[in-house]
Order: sequence, then structure tokens, then C-alpha cells
Amino acid sequence: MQQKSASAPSPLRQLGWKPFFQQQLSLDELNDCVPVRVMAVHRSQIEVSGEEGEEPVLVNGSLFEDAAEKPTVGDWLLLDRETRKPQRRLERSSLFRRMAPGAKQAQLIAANIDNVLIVSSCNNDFNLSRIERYLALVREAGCRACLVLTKADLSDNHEQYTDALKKHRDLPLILVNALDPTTLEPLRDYCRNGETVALLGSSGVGKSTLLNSLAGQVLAATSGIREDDSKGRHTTRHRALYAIPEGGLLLDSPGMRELGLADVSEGLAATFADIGKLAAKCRFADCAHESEPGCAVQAAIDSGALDERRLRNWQKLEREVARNSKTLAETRADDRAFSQFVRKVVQEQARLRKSGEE
Ligand SMILES: Nc1nc2c(ncn2[C@@H]2O[C@H](COP(=O)(O)OP(=O)(O)O)[C@@H](O)[C@H]2O)c(=O)[nH]1
Ligand SMILES: [Mg+2]
Ligand SMILES: [Zn+2]
Repeated sequence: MQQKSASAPSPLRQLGWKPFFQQQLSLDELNDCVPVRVMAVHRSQIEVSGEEGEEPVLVNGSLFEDAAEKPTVGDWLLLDRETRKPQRRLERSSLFRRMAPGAKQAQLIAANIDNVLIVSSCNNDFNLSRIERYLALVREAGCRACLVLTKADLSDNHEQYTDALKKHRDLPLILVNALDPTTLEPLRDYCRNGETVALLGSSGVGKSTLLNSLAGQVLAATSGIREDDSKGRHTTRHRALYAIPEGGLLLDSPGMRELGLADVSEGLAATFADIGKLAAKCRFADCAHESEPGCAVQAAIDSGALDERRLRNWQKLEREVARNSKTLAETRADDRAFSQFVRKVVQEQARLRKSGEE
């Protein structure tokens, strides 16, 4: 075995390897396996990166039959040192999932993310309710978040955006021109060596541009923008992690038209903690905050302390989370019932075989 000098930066550390993952390895696994990070996911193949560089890995085996077990971008897998076959996926430190419209199961977006840059631009794309939706996801995952407002160079009225965000004091705000790396220095703190950073935002806001400017090289394709509606075209086709020199790993993804929330009740409560506190002061415990007497939420709206929009968005997202969590619970129950049925059939066949042999 080759001895590595202590001063050389470990490729695994650069890829985000942390004690949390190291602790999960058994002695046998330490001997027989190598950890690799999932950098991109394709239909039946994934790209992984590890101590020995990048390699493709097939994921159509029985190990990943269960959709929920399929590796997603950012996952750590253990490969057999010799055969390079995946042995298992390591437990995740964080996970982002969404409900796609009409879906019965949550779709995995990324795993093991440390920081999230919520990206929006200083134009019609700017939407507080959407930012709150992203925040609920981020808070649920326990990631550090920062709001990046791009295209500051194209707008001369930044106050309308910064003022709107005053209520989110715990969300740092950075105004940038994604094409100008000198404006991106405040973002470096989120993209340190070994940190994994997800860029979340609509299509056309400048996520890929940010990635390229932070990396100092073109890693992802960017697109022009349709001036009429401030919406970008989809150029980023798949989700992938990119290593930036002297920095962390950045996750670029295509803009997701709908980021349905499921199983993020805690994240939602954290995002709307101010409304939660007010609601606790309402006269009735089951106050719907509409026209009940003694409603502290409505009183806050009347006094201007709370935006009606924020209340409506909270109620909308609460309903959405309840609906999607119910769908997920039903899907899980169906799956359980089906596997119990399969187990019964298999047992019955074994019993019949056995009685035939006797
Ligand atoms: N002027 C200016 N243009 C930007 C900025 N950020 C992105 N763009 C442009 O907006 C378009 C969409 O950017 P892109 O990175 O593809 O957006 P993505 O869909 O979020 O990845 C491209 O033409 C970029 O050059 C910015 O801060 N200032
Ligand atoms: Mg892009
Ligand atoms: Zn109330």
C-alpha cells in the first residue's frame, strides 16, 4: 500500500467525506470496500467519484430495487474494492425530496447537502412565497441557507427586494452579478473545501452561471433568457455535483417547475415560527385565523406586523404538506400490504413443495 503524505489534501475530504460517514463502516468494510460519492445519476448508471477518481457504476442490480433505496446525487456508496460493485449506501446526513405533481412517491433530489444557496433574481422571478417554500425544505433538512439575488447589475431598485426580506432576519442575503466573480466573494464562505452546496431556484435565475463563475471555468451550460416573461429556458438537463477548485462541491440542477412539499412539518414550522407564536396567543386553540374573535394572527395583520400574503402561503403549504404526507403514508401502507402478500405466497409455495417432497 502506498503511504500518503500527511500534508496532501485527501481527495475524500474534498469530496465531502466526514466522520459521520466514516463511523458507519465496519472493520470488514474498511478492508474490502472503498467509499465513493454519487456525482450524477442517469437511468441505469451513475457517475461516482472517490480516492481513485471518477468511474461509472451500474445500478440496475437487486441492491437498488426499492425506489426509496436508489442512490441520489450526493449519496455515499461502498464499492467492493475488487469488483467495483456497489455493496451498500451509507446513511444520509440530510436528504432533499419533493412531491412531483400527481406522483404517489417522493422524488429524491439530493443527499448529504451542507449548505443551500436559494437563488432568485432581481426581476419578475422574485417571489417571496416561493422562497418560503424552499426554506421549509432547507430547514427540515437542517442545512445552512443563504439567499442569493442575482442580476443585481440589471436592477436599480434593490430595496424592493431587500425590504421584502426584512422579516427573514435569519436568512442572510447576498446581492450578486453572477457573471462577475468579484461580487461572489461573500459566497465563498458557503463553498469551503469539503462542503456540499445545493443551488435551488427557478430556471434562468443564474444557477449554472454562479457555478461557472465560482469555479473559474465553464462546468455547466447556461442559457439566454426570454426577455418578455423573465423566465429562462431549461439548459441544465440533469442534476450533478461539480467540484470547484479550492472549494466545495456544487449541485446544479434543472429548475423544478413544481417543488411539492411532503414530510416537512418541522421545516414549515421553523420557517413560519412568527405565525406559530402568534397563533399560540389566539383565544381559541383551534382558531382558523379568519374572523374568530381574539385572533392574534388577524390582529397582527391589521396592525401591519404580518403580511396577509405570508399567512395565506403558510396555510397553503400546511395543506399541501398534510395532503402529500397522507399520500406517502398510503403508498407506504400499500407497499407493506403487497410485500406481506408476496411473503405469504412464497411461504405457501415452500410449504406445498415441502409437503410434496415428504
Ligand atoms: N446580467 C446578468 N446576467 C445573468 C446573471 N446571472 C445569470 N445571468 C444570465 O441569465 C441567463 C440564465 O442563466 P443560467 O445560469 O443558465 O440560469 P439557470 O437556469 O438558473 O442555470 C444567462 O444568459 C446568464 O448569462 C447576472 O447576475 N447578471
Ligand atoms: Mg442551469
Ligand atoms: Zn387566530
